[in-house]
Amino acid sequence: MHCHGGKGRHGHAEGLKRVALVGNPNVGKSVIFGLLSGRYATVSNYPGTTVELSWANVSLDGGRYLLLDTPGVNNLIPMSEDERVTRDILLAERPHVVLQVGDAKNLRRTLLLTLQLAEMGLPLVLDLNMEDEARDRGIVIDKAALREALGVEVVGTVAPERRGLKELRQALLREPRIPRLKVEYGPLLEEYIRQVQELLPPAPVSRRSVALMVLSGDESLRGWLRGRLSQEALERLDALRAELSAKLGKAVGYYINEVRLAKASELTQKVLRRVAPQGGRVAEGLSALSMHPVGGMVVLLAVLWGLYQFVGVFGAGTLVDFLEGVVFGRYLNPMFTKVVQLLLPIGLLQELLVGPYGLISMALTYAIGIILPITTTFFIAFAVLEDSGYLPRLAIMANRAFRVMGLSGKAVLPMVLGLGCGTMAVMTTRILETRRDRLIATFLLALAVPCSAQLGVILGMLGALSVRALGVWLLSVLAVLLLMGWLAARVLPGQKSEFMLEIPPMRMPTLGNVVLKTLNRTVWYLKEAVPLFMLGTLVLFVLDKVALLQLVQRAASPVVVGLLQLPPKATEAFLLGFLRRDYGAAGLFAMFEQGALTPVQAVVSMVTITLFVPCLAHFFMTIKEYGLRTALLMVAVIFPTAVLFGGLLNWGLRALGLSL
Ligand SMILES: Nc1nc2c(ncn2[C@@H]2O[C@H](COP(=O)(O)OP(=O)(O)OP(=O)(O)O)[C@@H](O)[C@H]2O)c(=O)[nH]1
Ligand SMILES: [Mg+2]
Repeated sequence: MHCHGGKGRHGHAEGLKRVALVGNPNVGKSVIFGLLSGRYATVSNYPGTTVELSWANVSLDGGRYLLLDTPGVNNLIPMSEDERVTRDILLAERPHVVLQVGDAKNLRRTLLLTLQLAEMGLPLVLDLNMEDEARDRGIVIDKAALREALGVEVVGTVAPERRGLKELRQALLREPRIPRLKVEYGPLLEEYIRQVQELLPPAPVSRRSVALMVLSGDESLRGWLRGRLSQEALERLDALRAELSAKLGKAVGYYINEVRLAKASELTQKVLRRVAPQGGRVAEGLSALSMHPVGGMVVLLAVLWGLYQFVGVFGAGTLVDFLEGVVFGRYLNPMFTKVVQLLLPIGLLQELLVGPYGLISMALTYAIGIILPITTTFFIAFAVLEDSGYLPRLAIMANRAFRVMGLSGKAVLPMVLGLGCGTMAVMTTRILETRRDRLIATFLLALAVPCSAQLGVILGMLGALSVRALGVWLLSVLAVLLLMGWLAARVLPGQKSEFMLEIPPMRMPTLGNVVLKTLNRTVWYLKEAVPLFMLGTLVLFVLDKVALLQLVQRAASPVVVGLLQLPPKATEAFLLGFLRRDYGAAGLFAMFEQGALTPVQAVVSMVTITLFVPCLAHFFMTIKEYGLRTALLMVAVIFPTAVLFGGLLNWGLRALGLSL
């Protein structure tokens, strides 16, 4: 959720030997990356945490290496963009050694990937991580036998406990070897592999592996091939694949996968032994409960209640009262005012710092006094949820609702992550398999998923009002989410992708990771949000000084006052909302505290600002991922939707005369 230095494209440190961490999703690659490099990489208990490349310089026993952390892959024929990043790294530059991290409790799946890496002819070290959980399930792997069968170093680790780390380092230092494993695909396929191989350009990985990718019908390879082959050769490749598919009577990719699976199973049987399981009962029970149609709702309600108590009551209530009311209100702001008045005898400058739109009295007070305690408590709660493994289970639960919308249930994951930070969640949409699903998810994220800071403000403000007010807000936003999701799925043509999501085990979150993650995110928040708060305040200050603020308020009044029936001052909150929705919400929060909003106005304004345009960072991320046109189009749909729906809600609430 934070970006620093070594992420994205890596134009760096030429000449260093590269060690690439590769493996299935959610097996602990990023934990190991962190341990080997001392650099924090986001670690969570769901597949798809890492969606782009991270790298770090590491020294192993004096030697300098470049360590790469890659997104998890299930197959080296990529199905989604994050998987493609990993495959392309292997294809584009041959690493000195691939450190495959595998899940010891899922050896067959691990070996399926090993087989493909072996086929590519890449030097390999295999790390079977999560040995603790394998033991709980009664799985014991004969590493010596596996080492013998593969002809490469095999080590076992329990990464969060640093167990096996020393052996891992040592294994990396030995001369890396290419696995001596070879999968035979039968005479027919082998003949085609040979023919395709002859047409292929040189590659950093074996031609045999590229031939198999081509025959599998790997679309993502086309760009790479087109730059290197003549049109004639490309057509010949297509023809060969079609021919083979007809002869096999099924998709070639499917057949290839079957053969590999059989080989992986055979190998697994040789080295795996089952003993009596040792534990993990409680976690298993909880896991089943959280996905049960009825039990799952109970768990969800319990989670929401806990979130509300911790973030809404404790964070947005107790902590904000203390920081905003006492620390800023009683001590800091009066003190700053005195100091500023003493040191800066110019009226305008004084106002700029401590006036009604002052950088200290407004921007800093909102940022540190209101939003920081809320985001921090939310980040803690969210890190616990992320590490527990609850989120993918929530995705399973929500899958039904998402299917109705015509969206893959996998899209639930980025949406839930959007509660942490919408901007990062837009990147996580890379785990979705079709562009259509990605677009819809991004659209809904921008429209109806409040980010942590905003959610906290909402919980605090509406929670203080009544549970019913909170309920109206929740139902309204959910209704818009479902309705607009449903509409978007009708408008955007295309296939919905299959829902397949790996469900990791439930785990006790570790204190260290929760603290580290919260710290990282808080620092990121301060760096990202505070400057924008300052900017927003400055804009208001200038508008106010040149008497434009009144004008803006008057211009917006048909909407703000007429349609939404809010006080004119609420316009300022919406202006701020263009920069960051949480800042806008904080403005409404402050108005609410001063008694300037009635209960109905509070709910209507909060629903409107939740649906309001995405924050600036979110908008830029959307441009980066989808281009300016799409991003603008989204805003063009979202803005009127928010206003219209706010108006509708206002009308409905007033017509019903519901007391909130
Ligand atoms: N019990 C146990 N948990 C582990 C072990 N290694 C990692 N974990 C947990 O597994 C989860 C996934 O770890 P990550 O490092 O994020 O996995 P990853 O392979 O980088 O995942 P992606 O980036 O999604 O591909 C986290 O919750 C870790 O705390 C282990 O050896 N034992
Ligand atoms: Mg990772």
